Amino acid sequence: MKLVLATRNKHKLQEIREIFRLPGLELVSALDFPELEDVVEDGATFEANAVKKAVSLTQATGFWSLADDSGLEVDALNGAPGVYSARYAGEPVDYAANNRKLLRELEGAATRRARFRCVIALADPSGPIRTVEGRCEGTIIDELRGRQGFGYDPLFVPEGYTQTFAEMDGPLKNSMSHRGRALAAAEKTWGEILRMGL
Ligand code: ITT
Repeated sequence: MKLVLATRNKHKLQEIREIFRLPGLELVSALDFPELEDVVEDGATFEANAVKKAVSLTQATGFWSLADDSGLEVDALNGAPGVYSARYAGEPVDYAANNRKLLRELEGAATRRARFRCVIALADPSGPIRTVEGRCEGTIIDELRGRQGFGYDPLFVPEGYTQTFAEMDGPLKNSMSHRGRALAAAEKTWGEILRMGL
């Protein structure tokens, strides 16, 4: 049974493949359909963007599709970068520039509290769309630490830990991350459908 992951982000794909292992489910991705155009992510919420990406890929391929829309919300910045996390410092996507901008914006901030959010949408070629969400609370530190992961990982220390996500190995990050939690909810909520119904 084939499920198309509606992302071209190789880091996300790696994490999703590590976390989401259901017997009998063959995971392919948007990278396997190079002829398809990128979806314009113009939704105001993670949910709207996740649904748009999943529906668009299902309509184009005829397969069930699973999309991840995610990002970082920083309290002192009123929730920014939020849905603009990937392109916070402009186009093209540049993680190092995003991290530099975040550190600049947070100079002198009274709180460095933040959270990662991940909305997963599952689209069914016959119509219904479902979504689940995972969150991970934490703090933005004031220097980059660690080389693993991607995006804002070198600046994010999850609650209850002293290491950044970029200092953790994949299984440890996945055990508490927004993506790990969203995919655990996806498996709990849709496992039966995905095992039986595709
Ligand atoms: P797709 O739309 O193709 O899935 P994308 O990278 O554009 O890829 P998003 O629009 O969901 O995906 O943006 C996600 C951004 O949020 C990502 O580029 C990072 O900057 C940040 N982000 C999300 N999850 C993260 C994680 O686990 N660690 C660090 N940064 C993360």
